[in-house]
Amino acid sequence: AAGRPRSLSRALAGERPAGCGCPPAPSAKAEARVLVINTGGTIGMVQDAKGLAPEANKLVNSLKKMPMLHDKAYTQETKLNNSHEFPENTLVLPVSKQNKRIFYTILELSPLLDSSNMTPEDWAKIAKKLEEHYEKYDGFVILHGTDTMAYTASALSFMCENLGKTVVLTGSQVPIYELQNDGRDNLLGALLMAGQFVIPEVCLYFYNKLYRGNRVTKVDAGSFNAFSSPNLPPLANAEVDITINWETVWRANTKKKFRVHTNMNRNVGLLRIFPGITAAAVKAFLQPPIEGIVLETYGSGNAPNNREDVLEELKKAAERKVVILNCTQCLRGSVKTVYATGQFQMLSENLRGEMTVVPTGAKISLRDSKFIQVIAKSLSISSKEELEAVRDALIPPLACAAAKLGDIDALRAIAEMGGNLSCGDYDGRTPLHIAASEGHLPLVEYLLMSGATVYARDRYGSTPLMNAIKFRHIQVINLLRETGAHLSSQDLENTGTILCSLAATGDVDGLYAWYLAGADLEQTGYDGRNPLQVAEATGQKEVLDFLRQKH
Ligand code: ASN
Repeated sequence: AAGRPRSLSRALAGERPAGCGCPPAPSAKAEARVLVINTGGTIGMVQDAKGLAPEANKLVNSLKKMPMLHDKAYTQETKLNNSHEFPENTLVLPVSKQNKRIFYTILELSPLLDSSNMTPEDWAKIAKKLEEHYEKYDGFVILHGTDTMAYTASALSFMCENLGKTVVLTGSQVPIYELQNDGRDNLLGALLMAGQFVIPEVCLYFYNKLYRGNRVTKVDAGSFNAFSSPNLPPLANAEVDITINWETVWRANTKKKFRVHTNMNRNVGLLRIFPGITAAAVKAFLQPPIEGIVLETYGSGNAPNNREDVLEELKKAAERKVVILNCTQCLRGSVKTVYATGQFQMLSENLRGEMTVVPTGAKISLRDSKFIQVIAKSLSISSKEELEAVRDALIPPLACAAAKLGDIDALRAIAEMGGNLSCGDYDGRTPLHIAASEGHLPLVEYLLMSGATVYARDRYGSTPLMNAIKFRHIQVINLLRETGAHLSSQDLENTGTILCSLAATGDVDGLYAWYLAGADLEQTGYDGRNPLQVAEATGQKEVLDFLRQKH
């Protein structure tokens, strides 16, 4: 990524070393810094005479004693102790599965709040902290009470413009100090998300799922699984592996700098239509100083059309320039008409992925040679270098996908764009590896005729030929051999044992594949016997016939 034009890195959402989902190179210094802004909430609450309440300066010292959240031994080995490089209250996670060290600094706001006491002024306080520390950290975690966490997440998503880093809100249902709690998992998960992936959104992490902040709602007061995003699948799932749904991730598509908006209008409200609603109640609600309402209507945006009195009040409000945003009370689906009054252009724009947009117009396909240009346009980049950088970033996975499908036309289109069909994906797997694994003979031929190399090795050290052997694609093996592919001494290291085990299981096809690829069928395995001896000992008649014929 280092050689790519700066604006592309931005456009692709601030790619940083090993931060975009690709596993880091083993030699890379894989470190990340995360700022944790603690606003309060149950996660850090302690029981007092009146019930649970937040306690200042307690969390960081407790986290220091939790091995899953602080690697004490590592801090003693490194500069973290008494270092000027790290601010006060910096902790470090044990190395992650993705081989990354996440340092996190806890910044505690004062006073710590139960989130039911939060106001838009508190949102502004958080947003300003994000702005102040934006360039010093790779990602951000906001510890927050669950009661209004979804409101804060949604508000922050709109307050943060051109966000390029991951911001994750989390908290818990049970204090982190209690034996059985959800705080430790939620905090760890949020740190891993913010420290390892560039998901340039305000997100909410809870119970193994990362949600878009403006799509989530608290649905359960008594379960660890407290949040739901009914109208948009999670951005990421943290199960055995962390999987990010990259195609769902919202990106700012801009070259403009991150900024926050903290100037908010509190003269807005939520008005829910229900069957017995009175015109008097609607009238009272819409009185000045109210300037805008979110009107929660039925189904796909329906209000009763036999309630002239209610409609009249809404009409009068609209005439007074009260903004009315029509929204469904259903958890899923959306309204047909986005808004009732049309003064506010921005309300109909999808600013932060808050809307479900049904795509219209022609679908862009791999066959479309304009594909890259379209993407470049939407990323607002135009220079030749940047265009080429986009192409080079996109071609490996596109070409591999086309190879998997056996889609020669798509590969042709990619080649026409100047794409290198020998380039490997994140695992170093080239289209030829894929085509050889799938046994797509015409495609293998096309790739070879287009200059694809038969000597490419993926991260596991495998060549296309080895892939073809593995899946017994005889014609592909022959074609690759014709083109000069061969097994190297490295490939042949354990072949004796592999051949013996094929002989023992009566796998004639497997032996034939290795034979065609150039393997010596008389090679001995780990116990000194050759495949023929193994076949004799195990009584594999077909194998014996085959081997005798080849001897
Ligand atoms: N009342 C708490 C809060 O929102 C609830 C929680 O965090 N689980 O701050």
